[in-house]
Amino acid sequence: MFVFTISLIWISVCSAQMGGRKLISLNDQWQFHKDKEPQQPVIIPHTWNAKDVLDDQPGYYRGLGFYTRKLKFDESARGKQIFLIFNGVGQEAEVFVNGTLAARHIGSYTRFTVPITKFLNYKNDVVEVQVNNRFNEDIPPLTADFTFFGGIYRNVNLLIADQVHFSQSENGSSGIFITTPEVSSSSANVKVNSYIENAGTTDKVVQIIHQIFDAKGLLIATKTANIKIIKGEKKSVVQDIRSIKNPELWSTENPYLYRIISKILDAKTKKVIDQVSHPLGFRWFKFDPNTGFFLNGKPLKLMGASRHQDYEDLSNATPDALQIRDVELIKEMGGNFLRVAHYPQDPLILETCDRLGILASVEIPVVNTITESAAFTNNCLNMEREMISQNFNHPSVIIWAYMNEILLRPKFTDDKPRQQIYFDHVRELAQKLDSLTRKLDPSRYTLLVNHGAWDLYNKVGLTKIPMIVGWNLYSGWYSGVPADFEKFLDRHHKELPNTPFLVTEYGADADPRIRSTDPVRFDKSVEYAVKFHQTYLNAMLNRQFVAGGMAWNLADFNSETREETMPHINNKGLLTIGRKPKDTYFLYQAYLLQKPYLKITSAQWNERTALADSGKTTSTQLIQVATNFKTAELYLKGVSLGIKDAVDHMIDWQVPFKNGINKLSVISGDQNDQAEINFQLQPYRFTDTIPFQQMNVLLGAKRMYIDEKQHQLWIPDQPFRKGSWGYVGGMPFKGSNNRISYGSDKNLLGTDHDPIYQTQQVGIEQFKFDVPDGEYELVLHFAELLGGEAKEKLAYNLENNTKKEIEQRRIFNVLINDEMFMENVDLATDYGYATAVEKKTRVTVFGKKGITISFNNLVGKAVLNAIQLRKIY
Ligand code: GCB
Repeated sequence: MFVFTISLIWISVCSAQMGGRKLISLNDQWQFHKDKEPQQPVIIPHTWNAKDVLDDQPGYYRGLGFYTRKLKFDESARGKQIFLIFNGVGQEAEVFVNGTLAARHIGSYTRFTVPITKFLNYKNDVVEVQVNNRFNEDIPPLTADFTFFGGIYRNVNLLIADQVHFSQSENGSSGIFITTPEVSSSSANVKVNSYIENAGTTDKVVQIIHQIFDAKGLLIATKTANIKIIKGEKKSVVQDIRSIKNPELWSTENPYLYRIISKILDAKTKKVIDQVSHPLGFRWFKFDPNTGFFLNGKPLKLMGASRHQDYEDLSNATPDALQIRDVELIKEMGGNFLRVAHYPQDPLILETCDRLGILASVEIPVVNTITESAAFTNNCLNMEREMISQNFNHPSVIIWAYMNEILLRPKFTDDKPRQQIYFDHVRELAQKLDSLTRKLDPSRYTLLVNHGAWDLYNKVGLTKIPMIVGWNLYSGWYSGVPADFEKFLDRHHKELPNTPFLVTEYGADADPRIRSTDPVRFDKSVEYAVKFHQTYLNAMLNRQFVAGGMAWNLADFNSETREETMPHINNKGLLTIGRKPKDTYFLYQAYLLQKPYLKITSAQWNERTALADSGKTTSTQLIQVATNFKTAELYLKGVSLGIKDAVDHMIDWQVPFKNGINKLSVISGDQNDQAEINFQLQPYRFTDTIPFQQMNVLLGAKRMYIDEKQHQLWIPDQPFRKGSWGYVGGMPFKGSNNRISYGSDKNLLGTDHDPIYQTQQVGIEQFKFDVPDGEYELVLHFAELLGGEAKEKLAYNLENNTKKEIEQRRIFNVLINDEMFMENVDLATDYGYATAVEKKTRVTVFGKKGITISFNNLVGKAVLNAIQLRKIY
């Protein structure tokens, strides 16, 4: 309470600058409780799902949450109009003031403004917000590859305005709508449509003034109108500001912003009674099906990424500074476009796009499937209306979108006639949303985003409705090979020659802990993702008709139902969920930045291990450099490893690493970059001079796994070699789901190191180490990967051909040097399905016998997932 009183003093001091209105954040001093739980103090932004979306229990709390807060007003608030502004509440909200329902709002992703004046007593006012993020079949999104967090997760504001003010009842907008009907480099016209409201009890004559200032603060144009506004009336006032000479244009390179300050003045006293300010950018643009996109008459390939709004450990309750940082990261990547997906985001995002020169599309969260109800349709239309009204004045926005992959989860798959009716409903909804969008904002393009099912979207008619078609394409990830991508692009150009299109999504998972020298689809290695993005970037940049492409996704994001190597996280980000760049982000910089660029991308893979090359005291491994130079030279400890040509903005070197720190530097032109790689050399044979300390081996895998927290480096297995180590017998585990060509995609319980357990050698007979005599610690890792509860079929399995998993009973004994170590191991029964099992022991090796771990099958085939050996002395 105390803090709030102080705040009000502060705002009254500043009120003169704010032109009659006072706006103050109301994020502090809330009390929160879930249904039947005790209250706790919280600060907005807040979500109740930050923890449960990451735990091993499937699902997360989707239900009611209650927020309460006291309000205290000083005398100056009396006689004013008072509003609460909620920027984002997931997903149904009911706002009570002193126990009376003041407003209801549906949808997590748009702002709503609640007039509360008539409920106040100015003594002991209390606001309570009942929030619900339950599944509601009438509210999109219904299903999607992201998490539907609950809570008041964006800033809350209090607005105190005069009785006469710019309307607060225009779908959460500022009540002011600015367009630039004519723009050229020599002249521009501006049209301002402002809604004025008189909530007072007397009629008023007021002056509406719009002043345009340039970036230096120079007033360059003014428009004034005197109007009479009757008590209780709301009215729209349209004012044209014509012939602004030689406007400085807004572009991605020079995002020049003017400012429009709109004021309401008392016509008699000339006192400012309300004031709002907006950015103003002069630009024009067009999409052409043959020649792509043009900004201010110049061709511009739109390149960038999509963004989700959540952040590491915070979920969607992301603070302001981190929202702004994301747009900066797109700019620093060389991007010029942000697909605000799959829902409108924090107002700071588009504000930052305006300022930095990032073009944007915004969409409502109608994803995967619809409900054929009037309520669902109305909610979609209302979200579209709110999105457009609230973001109307941003020069960065050029596209409004309204559906994403809506035929991914078609209903009635077993009843074709009924399915046809469903498809008709989808098309009708798309048509309604498209028509509404064109009506509300004829100055921008409409976009409908499809997945790669070409025939289906054309058959249902969804490619004919929007002004631009978006395609989300994943050849080489969910199916096919990366090279299929360009065939798809050419097909669109040939078969829909009059429809411009964007590649609205493409991407491959890259778990930054997984590396590979032999990358394959679904190994989740950073290296596979690099190759994938190179193929896609080349195909888009080489085709003029492709207006642009948006990588999926700027950063890793939470998707509670996903399992895979990092459960609950979609790893397709160019950045990690904590916004650390992956190699792919550097690749984009090399492709897109105009300034010279040279970066040892694999510098971040700086803790490495591998076997020495046969007969050598070095181990040869890959180093990659991303660059926009044609060639570069790499040095190891000052010795040149040669000048090499860049291929698709990458240069590969095979570097002979020594044990310990290896200093690398790369030089090209006036640029250079350095890296230090700490290499743990493993002996090729245990009799070699390289001392053996420890090794961690993944069975059935060709990838490497880095456990940064415990400084453990895991390497792939090898068949047993005399004098060395390896497995005898068996085959790598293959998932029954075609999507998983690499190990299992299950969430392994009881571990954060899922990749250690997701691959295995099935039917293994022995694992042998020809180690010298000594004391060793041996750790065996197991998990039953088959059977158990069938998990929900992932929506993104585009081929949708998950086969039923055949459970295989297995019971086996494990012996170490012929001594029984584990008898009658029945992983499923003893430990549970998909559960990490770790068994550690010490082994005394003498008589030059080494270590032999033998697996004896009693029922089915024995498995081993991973093994660790450490020399004690
Ligand atoms: C898509 C969806 C997006 C998913 C993405 C993926 O096509 O539009 O929501 O996250 O694929 O990673 O599978």
